[in-house]
Amino acid sequence: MATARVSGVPLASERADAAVFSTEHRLTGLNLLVAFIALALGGLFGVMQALQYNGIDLYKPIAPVLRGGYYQGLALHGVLNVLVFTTFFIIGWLTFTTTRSFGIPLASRTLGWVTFGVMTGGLLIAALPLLLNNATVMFTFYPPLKADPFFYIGLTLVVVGTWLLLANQVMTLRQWRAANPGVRIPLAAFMSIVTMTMWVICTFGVATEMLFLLIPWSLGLVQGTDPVLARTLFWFTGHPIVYFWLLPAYISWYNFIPKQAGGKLFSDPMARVSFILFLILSTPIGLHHQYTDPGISETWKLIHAIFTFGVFFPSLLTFFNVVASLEHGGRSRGGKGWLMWVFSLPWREPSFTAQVLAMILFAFGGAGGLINASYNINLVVHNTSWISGHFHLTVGTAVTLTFMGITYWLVPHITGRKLWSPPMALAQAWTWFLGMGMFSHWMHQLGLMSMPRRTAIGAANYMQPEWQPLLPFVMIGALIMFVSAILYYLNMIMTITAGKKEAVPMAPFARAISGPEDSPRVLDNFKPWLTISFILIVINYAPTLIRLISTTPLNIPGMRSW
Ligand code: HAS
Ligand code: CU
Repeated sequence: MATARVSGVPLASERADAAVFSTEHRLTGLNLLVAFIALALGGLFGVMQALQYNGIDLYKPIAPVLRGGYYQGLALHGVLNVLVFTTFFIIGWLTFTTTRSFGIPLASRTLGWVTFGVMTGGLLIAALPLLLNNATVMFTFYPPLKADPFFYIGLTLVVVGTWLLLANQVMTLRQWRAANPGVRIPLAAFMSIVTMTMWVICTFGVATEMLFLLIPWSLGLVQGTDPVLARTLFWFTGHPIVYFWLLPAYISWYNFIPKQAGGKLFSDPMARVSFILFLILSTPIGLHHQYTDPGISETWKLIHAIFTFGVFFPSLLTFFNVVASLEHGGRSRGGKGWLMWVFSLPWREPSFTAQVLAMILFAFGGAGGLINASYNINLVVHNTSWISGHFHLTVGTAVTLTFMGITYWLVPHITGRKLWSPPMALAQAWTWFLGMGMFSHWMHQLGLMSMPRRTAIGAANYMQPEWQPLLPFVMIGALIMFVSAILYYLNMIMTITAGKKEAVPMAPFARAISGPEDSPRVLDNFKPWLTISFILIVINYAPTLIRLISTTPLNIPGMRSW
């Protein structure tokens, strides 16, 4: 008990009868179900793209169903994987982490169901035009490409649905505070709330873009639009969205992995500081996606570049804290030497291994991020397959493989069925690591050879002879991932339908070597950090947005290039 009080984590929540949280578990389970169906469909298109690069065209056989070919497949790939899979998983996962960490159910379960209902309704509305080839505008939906209005309306509803989780979290926090005066917010709940707060702030950009530009324009209420203004509003959300994907993975690395490794979290205060820095720095840096856009001042692009280097820092804190925790785990398990403790880590544990492999590839993806962020070097890699290489290491591995690793204990816990095959799960983690490592390496390489991204290379009449020998490696990487995905889905389906019925405890929350009592209380008070966050956003965005809005002629007609 003493340790529990010191680390501020109510042990009761872990021991609590799963029945207390049955509604939360159902909500989490349903969100995960939608998420993984989306990932399966989206992933299939990914494999088809890699085959297409090598002249194997699987789009013809499916043309009766999807007539849009490569580009419709690519739009589905992006939307299903980085928008639908991530968002549904995260809402499910954060519902779980918030309530289990506080040790109390959601303040409003009805609101929990409304959240899921609005998001799923929005998804269905957006899916229809995508499947009918009326929204082949990629996941960034840049105008002047113009989609069916239902695509924009559906996606907007999904985003609005996610906001409701923050409302529920805040109500739950109030209830918890009333019952626990003076106690520090448990780390996992703190991080879950910071993540959602950051997300709600940053989605102001895309919500404005949808409501004032894209929806009226696609409905024919206004004649034209403004691509630069739309892109600026998009990236206001589009950069922080990557931390909306990443932070839930960090929540697992901070709150569960240290214990899974056999040790403790190195520093709880440092972890809190890292998340507060993400809250402050995630949004005012979106122009690093628009270095090549005309119509935006170079000064502001440079300032966003400098702030982007700032947001590198909380990930470096995470790097240090997580590796120190792993070392503590390795040594607690008898590991010795400067590095030999690594081999004492529980590498036979699939949930652990999947997530540590995800971290290792993320170190490379993160380093690539620095190159992207450098204003001048970005010109070499922008719009090339280097960028696809970058984000398959980040969202495709750090996030996705971590989420898969989490499900190896979470799904057994919420379904009350043992994981069907741990060895298969272990093989899945290694094949994802290998496949994605290969795929991303060669995509980076091809990007440096100027191969463009988002292009049906296999059909390009400008195919370069030096690209050709590398493209099969991209395909092999994708096929290894395909095998990995089959191992994952087979294992999950068997777990849910045929896994041995028994109560599986949740992965316990990690205790910390340096706990919350060592961190300043001001970290738990969100007001000063929100104020700083708003001030930085206003400074970094107001001049550009005011100028774009006050000068826009809204006269660019829509087009359909597909
Ligand atoms: Fe990025 C483009 C810069 C992180 C995703 N990024 C993209 C796009 C996506 C994406 C999807 O500045 C394409 C968007 C589009 O369609 O156009 N990115 C960065 C920077 C970071 C970064 C500076 N990106 C991410 C994350 C993503 C993501 C995270 C998804 C989840 N990115 C850019 C830029 C562009 C861009 C430009 C635009 C490029 C262009 O021209 O279009 C940083 O946040 C990265 C910091 C990360 C680290 C790594 C820390 C490592 C850790 C693990 C440690 C543990 C280990 C385990 C190693 C510093 C925490 C040890 C194991 C033992 C056993 C001991
Ligand atoms: Cu970015």
